[in-house]
Amino acid sequence: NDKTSGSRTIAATHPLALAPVASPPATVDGFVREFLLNLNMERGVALSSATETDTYMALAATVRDYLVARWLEDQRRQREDQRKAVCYLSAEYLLGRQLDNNLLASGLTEIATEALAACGIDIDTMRAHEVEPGLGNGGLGRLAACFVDSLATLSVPSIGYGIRYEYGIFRQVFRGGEQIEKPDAWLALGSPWEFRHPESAQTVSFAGHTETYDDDGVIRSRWVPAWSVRAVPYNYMVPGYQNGRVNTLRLWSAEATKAFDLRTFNSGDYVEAVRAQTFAENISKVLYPEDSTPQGKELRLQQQYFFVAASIADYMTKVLPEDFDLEDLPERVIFQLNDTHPVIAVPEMMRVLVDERKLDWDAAWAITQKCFAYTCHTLLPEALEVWSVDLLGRLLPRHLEIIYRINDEFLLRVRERFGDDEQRLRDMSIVSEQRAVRMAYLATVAGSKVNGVAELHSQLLRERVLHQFDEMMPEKFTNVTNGVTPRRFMRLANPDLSELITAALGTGWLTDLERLRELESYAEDPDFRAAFASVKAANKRRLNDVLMKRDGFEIADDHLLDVMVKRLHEYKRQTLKLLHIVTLYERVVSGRVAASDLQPRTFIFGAKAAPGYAMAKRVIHLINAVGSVVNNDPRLEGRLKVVFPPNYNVTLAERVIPAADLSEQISLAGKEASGTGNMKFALNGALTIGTDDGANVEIRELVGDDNFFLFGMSEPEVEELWAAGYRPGEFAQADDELRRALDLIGSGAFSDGDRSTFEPVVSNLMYDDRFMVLADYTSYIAAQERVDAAYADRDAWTRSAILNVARTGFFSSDRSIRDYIDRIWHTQPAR
Ligand code: 9GP
Repeated sequence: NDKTSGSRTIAATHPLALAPVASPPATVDGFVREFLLNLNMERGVALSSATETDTYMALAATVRDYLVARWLEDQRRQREDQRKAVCYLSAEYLLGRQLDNNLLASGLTEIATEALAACGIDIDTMRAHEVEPGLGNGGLGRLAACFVDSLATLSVPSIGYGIRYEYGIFRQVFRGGEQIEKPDAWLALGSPWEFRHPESAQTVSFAGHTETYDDDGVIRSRWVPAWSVRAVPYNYMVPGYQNGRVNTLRLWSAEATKAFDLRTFNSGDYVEAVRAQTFAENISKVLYPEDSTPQGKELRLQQQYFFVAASIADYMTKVLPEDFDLEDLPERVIFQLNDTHPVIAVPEMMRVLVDERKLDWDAAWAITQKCFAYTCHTLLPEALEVWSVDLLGRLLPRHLEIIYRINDEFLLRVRERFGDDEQRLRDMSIVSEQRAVRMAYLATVAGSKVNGVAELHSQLLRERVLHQFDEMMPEKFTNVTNGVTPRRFMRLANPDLSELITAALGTGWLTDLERLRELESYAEDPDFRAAFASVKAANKRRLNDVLMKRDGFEIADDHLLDVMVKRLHEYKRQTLKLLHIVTLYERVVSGRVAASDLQPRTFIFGAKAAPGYAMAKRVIHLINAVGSVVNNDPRLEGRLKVVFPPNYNVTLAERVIPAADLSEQISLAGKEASGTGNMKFALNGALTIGTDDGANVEIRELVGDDNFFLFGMSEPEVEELWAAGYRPGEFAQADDELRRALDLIGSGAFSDGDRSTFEPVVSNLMYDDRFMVLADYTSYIAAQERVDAAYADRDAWTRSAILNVARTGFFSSDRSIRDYIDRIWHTQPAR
């Protein structure tokens, strides 16, 4: 309870009011007391009558109580410290469950376990009770969640801004093997981890028109919006790992403004008044379930503007001191744009500086350029967002004017530099000839830096997607290879492996992951290998328990666990994995191979398809169809099994990844920007079968060719084949087994004889095959045979698995954040 808050001074005199707020005692007794207080006072129930929800809520509130003191202290420190801060702008945060992470970060796991047990409560039941907030689609959202964890762990002054979607990524169920989407009502029982602050709401406006006016002799522009909504912040604590730091994640929720409501209400149209409220709330109602595909929907642009406008206003009016000299803004803050979703922040910042704070254009532009940096997460041209001039003009007319001016001035610079090269001017224009605003170009022009998310991706960005920008401003481009938080994906997900590592290396490796290198010598120790293998076996049993309970799937102990979990997208090539399974099946049923000669394998899939992505949904259906045939055909003698638990999410990932033997990272080279699942698997001792794509390239370089199953064309080979004219049918002709597998699918063998069900998948591969599945098939099957041979020597396999763990410490998100600090942000950790 400090005396000052920004420019406010509190006139408190009581010593308690002046002392920093104290955490409850970190003892079992202290925990029990706090827990019961929360249960009685907050939930209004006695322990004897408490439901599971009551105890979970009280437990979460208790953990929160322990974190709050540090959080308030950090907020005070950040205010006083005046160090440069990072504002991470991301439309997605795929957080996963919070309870265990917050217990771990605050060092309370053991105390809480004991305290709950003393109250007759099993902590695992509490863990299972939590509904994970799925406020993201896949890798991009999960990366943002790993980054906020690392920012807090590295004590970087920072705040994450995003959207509090009322419904997160849909809940997937299967009906007849097909994906059905159900709403994800994650807030149904309330969210104990958030603090709502309606008094700190911001107003966000839309539509209307612009006008000029005379401001004491200066002609200025202003925006006269037509309607607005209230952006209400919900604060989440983001604790660093056992370092006493707690950062903030601020997620915005849309509500109707009073003015908006009242006007309609007064006109007597009550129905319309309710409609208005619903309309406003729609903005943060639901996460767009798209990944690597742009959704050109007006509501999506509204969401994007909604959260960045609220975040910038919040930063400028609530975080910055009132008298702050805006010329110094670049020394104070950097806004990191997580993909193109928040790029509308650039013209918004210009609008705030020029129209509201009355800076002249050039000064405002100089500040803006230094205050933003842009991370690109894709290479698929169709995934780079564009907004039509018409839509932008309608929804954000002032921003469109600003974008035009930014573009005009930029094209002047292009002309100065390259002369009247009209083609180049057309190519580089932020506004395309199709009257669309290319958000990646806007971000590149505005940002101080542009980074890709793996070495290969950054290189391809410079050489292909943004080539002409790289020619003009090479100093802007850099790479930061993605990373994952070892706290969640090793310590929490794989406690046994963590214990084994700690027994070998001592503590400290969780925040200094390169220390895993020291495990290299342990790979030569038979006892360590045996211990490592038994951890893997235990993880498989744990997964078996989870899947049995969840979906009734059984995982046999002696099977190689072959895992492909990620969003369903053609470029990721789940169909290639399927062709492998169908090939093995076909070998046995045609009698060419005896079932007893197969290496027993269980294939685990996890994947959601965007609801509007018909081909992806059909592939999901096909995986389930192949599964039900393969799993029930006695000729296989149980040696192959396909397991596809629905609704793959962070919670399930935490169970599947530690159990895996083989990690499938099989995208077409040049299509997966980075991947982060690939890192999680390697860090948990799975070997990768993969193409030279995304971060696979760096994984392979680090673990060595002997410990990685490489296959497929390289990116230049892919380009070459395209240029020569790719005809997938020729590859089917050239490989007998490939043809048989395709024929089997096409024959209706997996659809009760109905040829039409999966015909679109087969003909797509035969006649289109944009992602060259057939071209890489032969090489993939050969690599899988190398996998079987390697797995036959289990001890050598374990050695390789240990080396994977030992050599992939580089992929900690702590290292990624350090790279952002060195290459982009130039911030200092807090004292
Ligand atoms: O597809 C990329 C994935 O490769 C990467 O690991 C992740 C995080 O950088 O971002 C994904 N991109 C998107 O979801 C949309 O651009």
